[in-house]
Amino acid sequence: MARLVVVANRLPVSVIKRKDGLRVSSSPGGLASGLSACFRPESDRWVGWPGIAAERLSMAERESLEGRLRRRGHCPVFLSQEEVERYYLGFSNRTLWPLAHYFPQYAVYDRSLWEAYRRVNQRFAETVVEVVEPGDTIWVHDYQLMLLPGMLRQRLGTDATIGFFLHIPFPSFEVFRTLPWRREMVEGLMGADLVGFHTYDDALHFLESVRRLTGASDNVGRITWEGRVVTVDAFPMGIDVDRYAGASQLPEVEEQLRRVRQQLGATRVVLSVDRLDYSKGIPQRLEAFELFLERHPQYRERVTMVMVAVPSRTEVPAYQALKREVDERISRINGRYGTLGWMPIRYLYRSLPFAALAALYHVADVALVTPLRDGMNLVCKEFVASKRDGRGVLILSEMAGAAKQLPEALLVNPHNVEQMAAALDEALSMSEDDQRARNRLMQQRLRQYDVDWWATTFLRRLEEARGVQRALAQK
Ligand code: ADQ
Repeated sequence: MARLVVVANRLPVSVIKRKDGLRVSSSPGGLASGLSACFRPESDRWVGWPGIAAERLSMAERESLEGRLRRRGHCPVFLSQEEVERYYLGFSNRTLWPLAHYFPQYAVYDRSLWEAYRRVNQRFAETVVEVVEPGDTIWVHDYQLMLLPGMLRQRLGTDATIGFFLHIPFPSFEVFRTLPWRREMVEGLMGADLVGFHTYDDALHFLESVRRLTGASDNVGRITWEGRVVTVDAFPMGIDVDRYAGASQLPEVEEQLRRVRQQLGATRVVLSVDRLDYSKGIPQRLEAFELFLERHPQYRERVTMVMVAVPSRTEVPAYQALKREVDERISRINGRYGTLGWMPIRYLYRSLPFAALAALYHVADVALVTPLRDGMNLVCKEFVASKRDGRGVLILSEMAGAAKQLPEALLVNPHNVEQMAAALDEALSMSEDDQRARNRLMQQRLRQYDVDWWATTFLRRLEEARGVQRALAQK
């Protein structure tokens, strides 16, 4: 099998600077666990930012860190604080992220951010060019690196194998066209042999943007571009099902389960878990829960919402405003409906270790996963996979990529607060037989389309796309 060079904004490590030196530990985010089946650290390479600003490292520290990372197959791209602010917090998270999630009112169009984005993509290109060998497969990930495939194609020529996967939605052309650098972005992606999305809708949106901006149209997902063929397709990302299905057997999860049960008492549990992000629809979800308590007084003191929100992009103003709004709403609901013995919402603003999260998935009667927009959403899949005995109801936003694969969930429009409140009532009164029947079907599908399927299918399609390319070159 060809050597794999993964390129992502972050390396799957966290680096902490302490008095006694640098501490490097694995930080297996979603992508690292997603690629675990096909990433071989002894031979493959991972190019990314190590997560610490270059200014915080002395020359000696930087060299020693680089040596330690290279031994794990990790090739660091060092970024200055200013680059992180402009390329990552700036163009990636204040321009591309809001556009992709249909929040154009939050999108900032600032040339200096765009230039930083281009410069940093160029820096990534240089590191990849240093690392890559003939015959390697390069797999670039996500919205922070959309110019990279084009830059690599320019440097490496038609022979290089380049795949790109976008983890967030690709918006409809009417939204995407507002981006002043829309053509450069599309052309950047067209440097790849295969451009992958979570859903067909995203792929279609991309194809339409290509057609409207460049005039190139596709033939069943294939575009001829500058003498090459670019393939576009959907690859819905899955999860490691056994990790969640087997979690309740682990002693540390059992321990957590005992604690959670003791702390929540006999109430039924509605679970809400996500990064604190405006795309996740958290205020609307809270409004729905409030309406549910108002309309169905019989559930008061009998149902608790556990809301876990992971701090995210706290330097970006829109996230700071959201944090204030969520804090206020929660205290209003708790003040209005709470009693001495019951708090309607238990709110945790932090990341949780796996055992604690797994325990919550296990305990929850209902998961309320209602993003306003989400590329895929893995939380809903993790919840369903955790339900070994088949009990538990998923309420899922139709705007999440995952909705296409999980139609047995109670699907809701996340802007429709009344519908979500009614779905909570329906979920809490659903028969166990109905719950089991729905979960069985969803679990089968999660097993079939798990994370290994995602990675291996993408890489196989990339190989096929190269085959088409080679055939074209021989003509
Ligand atoms: P995210 O927007 O981060 O991902 P999601 O897909 O739900 O959203 O992934 C979140 C991950 O973080 C899950 O694996 C979850 O277990 C974990 N997590 C959430 N809350 C946590 C907590 N409190 N403590 C610890 N872990 C927590 C982006 C896109 C998605 C897309 C993924 C993958 O926005 O649409 O599904 O990438 O492509």
